[in-house]
Amino acid sequence: MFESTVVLIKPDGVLMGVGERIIERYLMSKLGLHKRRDIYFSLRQAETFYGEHAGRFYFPGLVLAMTSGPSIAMVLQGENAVARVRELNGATNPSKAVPGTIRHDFRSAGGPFNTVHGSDSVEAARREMDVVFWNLI
Ligand code: IDP
Ligand code: MG
Repeated sequence: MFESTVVLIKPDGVLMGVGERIIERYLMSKLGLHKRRDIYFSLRQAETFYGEHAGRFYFPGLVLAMTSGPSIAMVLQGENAVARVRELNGATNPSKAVPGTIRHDFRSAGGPFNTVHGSDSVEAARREMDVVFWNLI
């Protein structure tokens, strides 16, 4: 299925200076870059973007991490783009991510800091685009 998915180089990834090297990985694996913007998440944008996680123990730390600096937001497109991005990203917890994945090779501090985001589903991608590209919140 041809899909669109939202990818973020999260603030920790941007601060590590590895954004362009990560983006190259997506493009090298034949995902198309449909949109790209720099975005500095406001509190409200971070809370809405990760709204499904509200109430989890890690939510306050996640929102803090997302508002700690600028992010790079993208829409990537291609066959099975959602799953392919998640495979390239690797495990949520960087200490469990395997070599060759972005979260391993550009490893961040852990907890909410795991370098990148990739949408969980096509529906999630649509909601996320409303936040980061259409300013609908
Ligand atoms: P994903 O980013 O791999 O899709 P999700 O479970 O959707 O992982 O969680 C969204 C984000 O929330 C993660 O990328 C991470 O930043 C943060 N997060 C998830 N689980 C934990 C946790 O157990 N501790 C700290 N942060 C977490
Ligand atoms: Mg997720």
